[in-house]
Amino acid sequence: MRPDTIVAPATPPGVAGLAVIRLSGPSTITVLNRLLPEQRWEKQPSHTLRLVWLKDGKDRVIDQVMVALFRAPRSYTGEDMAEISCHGSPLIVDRIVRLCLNHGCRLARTGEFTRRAVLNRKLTLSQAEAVLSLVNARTDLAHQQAIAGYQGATTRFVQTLTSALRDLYTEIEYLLSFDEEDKVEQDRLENKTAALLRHLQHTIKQGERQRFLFQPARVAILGRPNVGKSTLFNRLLAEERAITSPIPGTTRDRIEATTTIGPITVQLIDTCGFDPGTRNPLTRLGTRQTERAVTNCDLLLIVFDGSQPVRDQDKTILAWTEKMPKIYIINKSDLKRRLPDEFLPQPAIAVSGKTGANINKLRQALLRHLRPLSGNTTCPTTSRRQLQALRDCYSALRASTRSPDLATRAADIRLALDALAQIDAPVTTEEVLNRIFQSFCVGK
Ligand SMILES: Nc1nc2c(ncn2[C@@H]2O[C@H](COP(=O)(O)OP(=O)(O)O)[C@@H](O)[C@H]2O)c(=O)[nH]1
Ligand SMILES: [Mg+2]
Repeated sequence: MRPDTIVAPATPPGVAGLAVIRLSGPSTITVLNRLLPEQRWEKQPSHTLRLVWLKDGKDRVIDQVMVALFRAPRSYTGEDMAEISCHGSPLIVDRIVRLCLNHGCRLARTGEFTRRAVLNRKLTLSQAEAVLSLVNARTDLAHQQAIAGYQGATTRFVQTLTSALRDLYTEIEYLLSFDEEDKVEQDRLENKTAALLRHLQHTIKQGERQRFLFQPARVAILGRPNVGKSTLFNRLLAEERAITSPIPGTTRDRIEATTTIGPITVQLIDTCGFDPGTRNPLTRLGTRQTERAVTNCDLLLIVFDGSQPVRDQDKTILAWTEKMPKIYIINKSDLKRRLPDEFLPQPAIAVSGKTGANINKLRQALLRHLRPLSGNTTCPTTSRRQLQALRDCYSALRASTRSPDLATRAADIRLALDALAQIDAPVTTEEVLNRIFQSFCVGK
């Protein structure tokens, strides 16, 4: 079936210097001929620009635009494409897009240009995911990593690993062709498998630690009312986002805000006081909301008031969060200390939300917890989906070492290869493609 020709603004809505509208598909030239009938677009060479006046159906000029033409297969999507640059007015963009729709285009779905690039083998799936990471990168390291993926670092990693697994498979087939056991060959097989397992495990670990370069880490601030959670929240954001006051229960709702700490993005959550024993219905609702927020967090900042003796509520929180990843914080270090040291099972960081003392130390602790890998090490996987494929590959290869016989072992290695192939699978299910491309913008 001949694919539709799609159109979408590639620049964000709003007023700007310029805006770009993209077209892709087999009717691109036909649409251009209808849109700009004074030119003969079928004669226009690929990769050239033209400055033209664009008019509406009633011969009124909409704007002076620059049209770039890219012919298949030498384009981003692999299809005929045009990019129309106009003045950055939402009204002009809207008019041009409408005209394209009238002349036979359909509005592109989110990520559809990149999706077509994958289907036409212009990009591998992992490169397409890197495009998404690139657009969303908010820190240097995330950007660097995304560029590496876009240039094919993930694809090369998959290819190298695939050929190593194929060698393993061939070796097993060789062993299978003999009746007698070959001790030397068998040992070689074990060593090679063990080395591959170590390599995979290392990459998976790296990938897990890099996770927060591309998706924000969810970090919740927890503690009984009035210990200074909102004050700390504002400090970490370096702005007055949450209202603070000496009245317990000032924060009634969960407040979230995004900030960056070093190379990672953090979604910081200020919770209302946690008080499971309360009779106050509002606090009870808040407590329930806090419980929900906390259970899908990557890290907790558990705050105590250093100027007060231990309360029952503190003990409840301590017990409730025993098994969760956390940093203990003793706040109000500017006041006289009345909280006993031995109260906490592991060292805490003493800070003052009020004066800002030790807040940088807290930021470093956060970074250590969320990104234990130091330096600028980059890693070949950049998405949750890729990481899952690597884990599946690892499990299958691991299972192969416990196989009762060589034939089963060969089958396990096939499974490992299949899992690995998912990362760049050129033909994959609609569902997988939808999941990847739904987080793109329209026009990408
Ligand atoms: N002296 C001192 N007071 C603080 C500090 N942090 C917060 N407070 C005060 O403690 C009270 C409660 O703070 P708030 O951030 O609203 O606590 P929350 O209920 O845990 O969110 C306010 O009066 C703050 O000014 C601190 O580090 N030192
Ligand atoms: Mg508060």
